[in-house]
Amino acid sequence: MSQPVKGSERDLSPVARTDALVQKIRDEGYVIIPSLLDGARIKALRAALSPWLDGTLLGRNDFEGFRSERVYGLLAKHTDLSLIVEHPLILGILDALLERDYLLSANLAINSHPGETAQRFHRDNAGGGGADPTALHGISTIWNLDDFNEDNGATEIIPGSHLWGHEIPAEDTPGVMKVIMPAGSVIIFTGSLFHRGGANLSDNPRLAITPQYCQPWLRQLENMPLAVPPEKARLLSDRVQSLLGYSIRTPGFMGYVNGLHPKRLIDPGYKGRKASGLPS
Ligand SMILES: O=C(O)CCC(=O)C(=O)O
Repeated sequence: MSQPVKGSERDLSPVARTDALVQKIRDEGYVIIPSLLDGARIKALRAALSPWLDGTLLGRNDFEGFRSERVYGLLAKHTDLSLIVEHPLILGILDALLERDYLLSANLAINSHPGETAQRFHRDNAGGGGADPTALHGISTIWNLDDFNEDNGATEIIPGSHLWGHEIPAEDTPGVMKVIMPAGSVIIFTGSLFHRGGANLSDNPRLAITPQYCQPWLRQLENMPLAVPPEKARLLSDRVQSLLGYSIRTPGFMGYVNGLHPKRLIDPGYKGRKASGLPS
């Protein structure tokens, strides 16, 4: 059974609430926030995705899932899909866990259809490599637009596994937890937490969106400024543009384009001098 945030944590002040959520992520590798989106927002997200969910974008291997639709490059497809990427509660948690100027690493929809099999256990950190598998390279979120239940392929996690070594857990590892949560909820977990998409044994598809964030010095999983080029990024908020990579990591000047701040590609008059240290 999933362990959502306790009711009393909802009554804390915003700062104390964020602190409590961050502490749970540090201790157990994840936290679930139930029902963060209301019905209207769920509907808007579903509507934004619906043109892409026509059965053509099916997974191309067992990991993506042959019976799952996977829609990438979401922020080039509909601006409403940025709603969850820059949700203030999530950004507050990320601000506490990741280094300044962190980035959006991946952002895709996964619509798991009946008959989909379970994925292998994996960590989203894996691309970062490195000797310490518990190093905090990123934070992943999964927002469900359908209820996640016992049968329909809810994400499965292994609480505490963010502190484990390199070995991949066996299929039948004890302690696996199904992330059961009502539509409009979110699970937030470290890139080192072992997890997988579950098997969809139900008669219905199960839709989710997974924005994933990484440290500002790590290569993004999806090449975001190419996936969301300036003419599309222009339609998004300043914060989302920065998350996509139209930003400079300070210190270090990481991310410049032709020696200039990348926001100049969106707004030629952008003055980023003070913030980035780059000549404008
Ligand atoms: O669909 C899910 O529940 C998880 C998917 C996942 O972890 C992935 O594809 O990396």
